[in-house]
Amino acid sequence: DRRVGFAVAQLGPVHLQDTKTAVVVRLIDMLRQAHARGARWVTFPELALTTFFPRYIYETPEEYDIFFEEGLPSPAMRPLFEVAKDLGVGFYLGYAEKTEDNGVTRRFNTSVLVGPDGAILGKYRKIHLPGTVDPIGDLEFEHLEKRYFEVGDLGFPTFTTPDARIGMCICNDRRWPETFRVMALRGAEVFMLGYNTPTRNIHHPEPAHLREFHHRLSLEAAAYQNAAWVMAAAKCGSEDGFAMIGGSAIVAPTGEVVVRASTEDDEVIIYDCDLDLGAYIRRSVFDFARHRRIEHYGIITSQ
Ligand code: CDT
Repeated sequence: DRRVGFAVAQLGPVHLQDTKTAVVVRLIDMLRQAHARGARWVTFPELALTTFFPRYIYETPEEYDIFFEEGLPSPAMRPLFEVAKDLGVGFYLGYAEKTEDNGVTRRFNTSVLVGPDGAILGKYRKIHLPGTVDPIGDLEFEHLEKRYFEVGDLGFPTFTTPDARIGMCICNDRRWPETFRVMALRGAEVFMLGYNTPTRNIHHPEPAHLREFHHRLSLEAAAYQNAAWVMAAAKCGSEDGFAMIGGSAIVAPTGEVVVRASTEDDEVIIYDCDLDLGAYIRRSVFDFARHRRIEHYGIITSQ
């Protein structure tokens, strides 16, 4: 067995008036809990430092720049990076990224992967941005990710670490099988993802239970069909009165949820993941080289 402790740190609500400093104190507290329980890696949520601001309508960058981070680590993140390095714990953290590119300001919904030695291994910029550019209107909340973020330009990278090859994606990406297949073809053994999923689907009415069901179904299918471990971290509960689902989970390469958060608040879940389990499945039933038939898959990338 090749066993490594992976934790998921679910965040309860972050309200508009909460400071980033206060949120980072919560993240550090969960990082310490995870370390005390044997974690080498922690997955934190998407846009972990602030409320899920794409639900709100802002007109100018001056209004929404407060939600964004510049530099890595940004000043707000620095205490987390320092404690993680001291403890020797690697982590995934979702944040709103603002960057200058040849004099042009760009904004992405980003995650960073930091190794247990404190080294920044790389970033992922969210590719499947849900929602709209302009407000739909006449709703209790909006979903304006296409307004505030550009589509990610880094593909779906994976990172070699001493413990496992790790891939990252963010929230809505989990609903698209291509996300995980691309990472699996790049050797990912662990998929880390953070999410903010409003309990109510503003785009079409559906029974409330489907929101959690589709979340879990996506994770289970991703894990099973790619023989990889999935670490899924929610930011959840009622943020300023807007409900988001919990259900943070760790899923084994068999497709089974091995541990699941039971609250909608700050909560650490952890599992001793056997990476050889995924490797075994990738040598047998899901040996891509022997069994995939790529000559019949062309349409996936041509339309
Ligand atoms: N953050 C995020 O990507 N949330 C979406 C909501 C979809 S409804 C617009 C999700 O897929 O969970």
